[in-house]
Amino acid sequence: MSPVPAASAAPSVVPRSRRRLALAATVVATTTALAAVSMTAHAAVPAPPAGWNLMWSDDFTGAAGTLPSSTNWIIDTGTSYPGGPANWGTGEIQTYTSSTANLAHDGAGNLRITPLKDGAGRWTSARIETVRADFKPPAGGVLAIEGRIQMPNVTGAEAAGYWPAFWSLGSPYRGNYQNWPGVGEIDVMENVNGLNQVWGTLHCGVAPGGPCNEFNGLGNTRACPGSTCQSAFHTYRTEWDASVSPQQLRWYVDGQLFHTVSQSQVGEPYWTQMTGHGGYFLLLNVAMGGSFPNGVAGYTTPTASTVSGRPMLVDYVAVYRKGGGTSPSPTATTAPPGGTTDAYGTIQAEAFSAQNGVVVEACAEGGQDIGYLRNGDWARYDNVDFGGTPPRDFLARVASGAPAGVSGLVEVRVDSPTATPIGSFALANTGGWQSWTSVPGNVAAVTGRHSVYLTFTSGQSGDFVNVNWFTFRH
Ligand SMILES: [Ca+2]
Repeated sequence: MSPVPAASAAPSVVPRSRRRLALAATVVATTTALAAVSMTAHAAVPAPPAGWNLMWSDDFTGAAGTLPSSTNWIIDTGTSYPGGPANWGTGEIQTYTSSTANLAHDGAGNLRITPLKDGAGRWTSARIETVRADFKPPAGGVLAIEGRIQMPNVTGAEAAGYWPAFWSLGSPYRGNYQNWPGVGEIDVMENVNGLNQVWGTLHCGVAPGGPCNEFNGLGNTRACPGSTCQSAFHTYRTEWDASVSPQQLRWYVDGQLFHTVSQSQVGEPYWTQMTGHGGYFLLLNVAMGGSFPNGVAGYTTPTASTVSGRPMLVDYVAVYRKGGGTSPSPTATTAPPGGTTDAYGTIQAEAFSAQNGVVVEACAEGGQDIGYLRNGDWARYDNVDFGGTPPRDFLARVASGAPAGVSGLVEVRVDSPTATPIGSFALANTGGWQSWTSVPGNVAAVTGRHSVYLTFTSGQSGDFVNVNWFTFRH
């Protein structure tokens, strides 16, 4: 067990609700120049139009029955994040697994997320999120998040409780779980109960109420064009346009605009809270039950009539950028030469600039971690930018299979591996070398740009910790 609670102990946990009630929506659809509806069963990730760059994508071309790439995706399992709100904060009732029965490539270019009900009436499903958490527009440019998806092909009473979603969360949520909705949540596509509707929603500010009218969020909905959302693939896209003032968020289905939120609607300090961090990570999941499908249905879902085994199919997910002064970075967390790493974004531990005694290994949470860390080892991260306001603390994702009696300190130092630590926490066995937990540590005031060292100090000689990622928090 970790000697420190897995997450900051907030006095009251506000349940997340991605969207609780149906909107009485008026739909204003505008065809954009980017409209391109494909009716084929699967398609390659579209090449970006002139002026756009492909920042990141997954075409889900893996062999049938295989899990999605661990380089690209973290598989969320269970019924909450460690220390996060129960039932993922939404009241959804399923348990997420990493079973290929729930989550697998179909061998035809799509990822399947399949809710299943067992003989005892228990539901399982799957939820994945991108390793990268840096999706944001370049300064003065535009970001587009796009997915080509067929919702679970189920309607009517059999669909009660189905809640497929393609959405994004502000990176500071990862490892914190108590800072919603201030960090921002941009829902590209949500749907409940097999209705022929796509919902696009922004969550922001404070809850309840606030500039995004939580817990509802600022959303809109419309029917899918041409064919129903359940019977065919459609392309769902959200653009974050930082090339205009005030900035805009825009939601499209098959190129048709159906929702817009302006920076001025959100206002300050909320707009800066949801945009001033390192960016967003993307999520794909099919929940069963919870506040949103229950609110739309007017009764508790799923019901005895709800059928098992109707998958959401995801052909591809792609992130594009346009304009601005900088080109897309190749990875989430490695500072480009001469560039900086945001201290308040997720810094992957393996993205070090230099190290002593560090071993990079595959991480059970996806991606990689640094392991076999013992007294005297360190890793250096160059050009970490703390900005003008010091962090409140730091948070590290750590695991330990150290034997009884072996423990040590995870320390943060700046500019030298032998400088006095500005922060630390102690760690002993967490249940295994891949049993991950998020541990916070206080940190002394630091501003501006520095080389950050994670240093490892122990009175014993054995390995005592692995690190997946770390971040600093305001
Ligand atoms: Ca594909």
